[in-house]
Amino acid sequence: MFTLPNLTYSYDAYEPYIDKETMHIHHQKHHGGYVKKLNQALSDNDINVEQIEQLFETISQYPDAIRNNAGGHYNHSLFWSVLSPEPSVPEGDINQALEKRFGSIDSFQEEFNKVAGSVFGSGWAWLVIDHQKELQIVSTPNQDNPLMNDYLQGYPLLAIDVWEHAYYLHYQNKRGEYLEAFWALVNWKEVNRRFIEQPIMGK
Ligand code: MN3
Repeated sequence: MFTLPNLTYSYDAYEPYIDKETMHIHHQKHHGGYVKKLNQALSDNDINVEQIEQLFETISQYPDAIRNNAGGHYNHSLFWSVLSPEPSVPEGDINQALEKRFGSIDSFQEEFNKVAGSVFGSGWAWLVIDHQKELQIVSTPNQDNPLMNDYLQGYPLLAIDVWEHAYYLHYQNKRGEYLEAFWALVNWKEVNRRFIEQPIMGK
């Protein structure tokens, strides 16, 4: 059984960048719904796993209910963990790696927002470390994830949810303004930790 993780901060702590009502509905209703439906789908299909990543390794052989809800649970758990109302800047190894790869943090953010802005319909944009140990900015549709066996784009370090439910109450159709606001909330300590500890690519 998978469970909905608590947020580290209260729903209003992300204001003014993400409003309280959006955080509340997004966490309780959307993420909560994915967890509930994932548990149901696993039980219906007699599947027993400890880690979502295990499902991703063979996701293409499972019904859509498992793909969508396993992705939904992993993606949102990651998203909450890389958001923090405490201001931070890129630090440590990830800072160096981003500067090396993209020239500067500004260019990285510009490139990331370009990819996130071009997701058509619902989906996610990601910073991943790929199998050649290169940083890449990629996107996935729906609740798909870069670790899924039909993508294998790399290990996710940072993610932004660009489904309309993530921003529409406050930003309406202005996705670009939400993408700009996102950077005020990025928890760089956590992004750096994921970069250092990433389990699948080795060092
Ligand atoms: Mn969402």
